[in-house]
Amino acid sequence: MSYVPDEVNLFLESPVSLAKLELAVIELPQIKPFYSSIGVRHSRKALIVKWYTTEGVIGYGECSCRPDPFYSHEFVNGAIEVIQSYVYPQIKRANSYRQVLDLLSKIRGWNFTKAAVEMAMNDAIRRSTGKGILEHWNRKHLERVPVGISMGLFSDGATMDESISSAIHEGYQRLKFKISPTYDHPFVFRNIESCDHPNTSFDANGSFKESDFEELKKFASLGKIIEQPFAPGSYYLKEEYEFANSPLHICLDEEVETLGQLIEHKDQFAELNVKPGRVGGLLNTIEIIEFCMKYSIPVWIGGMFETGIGRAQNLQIASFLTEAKAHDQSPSNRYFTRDVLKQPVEMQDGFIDGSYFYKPEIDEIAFKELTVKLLSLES
Ligand code: OSB
Ligand code: MG
Repeated sequence: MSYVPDEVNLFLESPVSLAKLELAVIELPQIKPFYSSIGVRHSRKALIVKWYTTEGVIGYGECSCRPDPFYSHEFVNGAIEVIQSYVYPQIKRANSYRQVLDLLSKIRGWNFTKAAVEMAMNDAIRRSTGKGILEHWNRKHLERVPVGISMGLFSDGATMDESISSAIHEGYQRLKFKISPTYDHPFVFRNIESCDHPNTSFDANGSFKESDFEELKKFASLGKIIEQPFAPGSYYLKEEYEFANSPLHICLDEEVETLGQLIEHKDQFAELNVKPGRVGGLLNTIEIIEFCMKYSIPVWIGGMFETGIGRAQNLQIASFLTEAKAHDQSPSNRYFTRDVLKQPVEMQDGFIDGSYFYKPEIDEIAFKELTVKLLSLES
């Protein structure tokens, strides 16, 4: 059974034309390094897909996977190879949105990569006609979106304390702390227990194994939601842990790449972090959100340190989630010294206004200067 609304289904018949695809790898310097159980990041390397229509309109889509396969199996150079060898030769003669999606669905996995192509195509349609897939989704949406911050691992108590105070001061609606089995320093628990914010949570990025249950217990005993405590595919560890301990309140992230995986885990978790790239694009995101709404599953939009291009897109999707308390979509200046939008995303009192995400304009000069690799696919 499909959970896609009729009006969205109808939109899939929209005609598309493709004269050329351009693959640009851009690298945005970060304001400071970010540490998590996945590793450390000093800059954001992102693949941007540029979809050129035969009329010369350009649509932009961000492939938000990491440069390495440590969050999901996808990585930037792999994504380029997949688009070059398997996506472009297939889709270059497609003439509707639905045809492109059908061709993409022949490729197993590679969700972030397929999402970037769909987003670029959708953006080209939106720029040509004024309306893309999200403008055809007839759901109530918010004028401004509540924002949460995902905070990396800290190496000392003073820095952690300072970062918590400034996040509270800036108005973030949720503080999410990265955790790992080796992060059980006294300063961490001191800071978290004295943190004066009504909405705090943890994100383990799948770092806890069966041999780490004692460490997990220290974090779980604080009663907060823990995002992805175990590696994807190791969900059975939840039951094993709970057999000897109290229940875990889990938010799923890496675990869910398809609606099928979500249905399999239904009723076994507290909330879902949806990343449009991770679930393979806009149509899949709409369907997953419709499913969550139907079954009252709390859902919010997660981030992959997107550049302004992916961020604006994520924020527009977040605007449909009228019940969500916060999304991991901080303003541009929290991450980068320079972004690729004419109007980088800003936050006021913990909210991002629609004016920042409905019609993002690309700063072509910044885009060009930040490009580190460029590939053109035509004919
Ligand atoms: O687990 O949510 C995650 C960033 C990269 C990879 C995985 C994750 C994250 C974040 C960052 O937590 C959220 C953001 O973009 O602010
Ligand atoms: Mg996460």
